[in-house]
Amino acid sequence: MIIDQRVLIQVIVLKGKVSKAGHFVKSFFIHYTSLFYFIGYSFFNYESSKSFSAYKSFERLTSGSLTGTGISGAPSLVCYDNLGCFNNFPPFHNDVLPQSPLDQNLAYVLFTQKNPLVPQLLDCSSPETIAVSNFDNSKKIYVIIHGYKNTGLDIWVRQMAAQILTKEDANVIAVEWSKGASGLYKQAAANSRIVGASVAAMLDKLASSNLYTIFTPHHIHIIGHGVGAHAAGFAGKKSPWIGRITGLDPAGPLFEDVSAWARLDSFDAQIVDVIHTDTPGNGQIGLGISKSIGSVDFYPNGGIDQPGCPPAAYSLEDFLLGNIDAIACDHLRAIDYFVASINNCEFLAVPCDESIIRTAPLTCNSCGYQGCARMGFNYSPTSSFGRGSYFLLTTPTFPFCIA
Ligand SMILES: [Ca+2]
Repeated sequence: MIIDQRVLIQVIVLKGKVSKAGHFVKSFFIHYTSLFYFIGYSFFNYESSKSFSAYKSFERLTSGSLTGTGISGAPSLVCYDNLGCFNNFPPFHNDVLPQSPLDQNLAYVLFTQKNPLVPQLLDCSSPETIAVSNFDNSKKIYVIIHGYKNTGLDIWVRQMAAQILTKEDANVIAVEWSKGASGLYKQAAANSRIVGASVAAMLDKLASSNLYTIFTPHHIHIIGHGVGAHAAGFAGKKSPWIGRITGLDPAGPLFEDVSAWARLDSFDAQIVDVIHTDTPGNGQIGLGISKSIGSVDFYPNGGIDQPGCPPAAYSLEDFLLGNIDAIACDHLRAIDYFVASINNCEFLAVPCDESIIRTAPLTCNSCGYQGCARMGFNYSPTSSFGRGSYFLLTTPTFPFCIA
């Protein structure tokens, strides 16, 4: 299952000048882990580096009225041009600060019906870059944000983009931050704040450009998995342009007990729909968040374990140290359900109280006055009903829906 690197990416040369390609130094490397095909790429763009390299100390920004270090003397706040400043005070649990976009290799790639398989690298710092791409401002924008230990060019990202483009003529932008998501979990959790802020800046850049004047929130749907779901939330807290966020098993560790400001929340977009597939329970920890945090929260099969996935046997310590392998089956199944929901399954779910879903889910069997709702891509964000918690059963294998 090795991706042909010759077609891995199509670089947009700024202003159409081949000579400008010298500003990019690309390197591709492929790592194989027991579960993930870890595909990363890095590039260096001179213009981007100028805007993102301005790491400023807190002292310089505050004229000495406050200190920029914590009790231990370690830095407690960082600021990045165009993105703002980030501290690690409560409600943020992280004892590390988020890394810069450059240090995370943060980048965006575009899939459209004209290029459903070969993504185009977008440099949103220059409208000219967008203009020479296949980006079409008259069509909807889907943004896909991967999570911990994943990449923006993972197989599932490409499959999701392909399924969306099979259904709809749209812009699908995949966020690549694999370097920021590859270290210790707590660093990736902190980095998700920068990813979200950068996505918001990208959308603002598109919206503020004279080339793209018809932006409305209905145009934009962000889909994030794991830690990437919280990155989508951080984007929503900063941008007015986001109509819908889908959180695919939003990460639980370091996010479960924090306030809404420090995680994905129902107020981060007009509609926030969440699919929970690996919440703690049955004597195991889970990689997903338990609480209902969206406008609507789906708990397939109860949201703890998924049919077809082996029992997970791992420790929280292993997870926090980045020792992830096949343990993530339940966690990744949220992605599988969403991909299947685009063109293959209706995934009709019944409303049910969250506590009943946890204790006696099979008693949830009536659409009732609240009405049933479709889980996944085809959830109707314009419905005035269909909010709250929902339960449904799936099968163990693709396309997972019960006939
Ligand atoms: Ca589980």
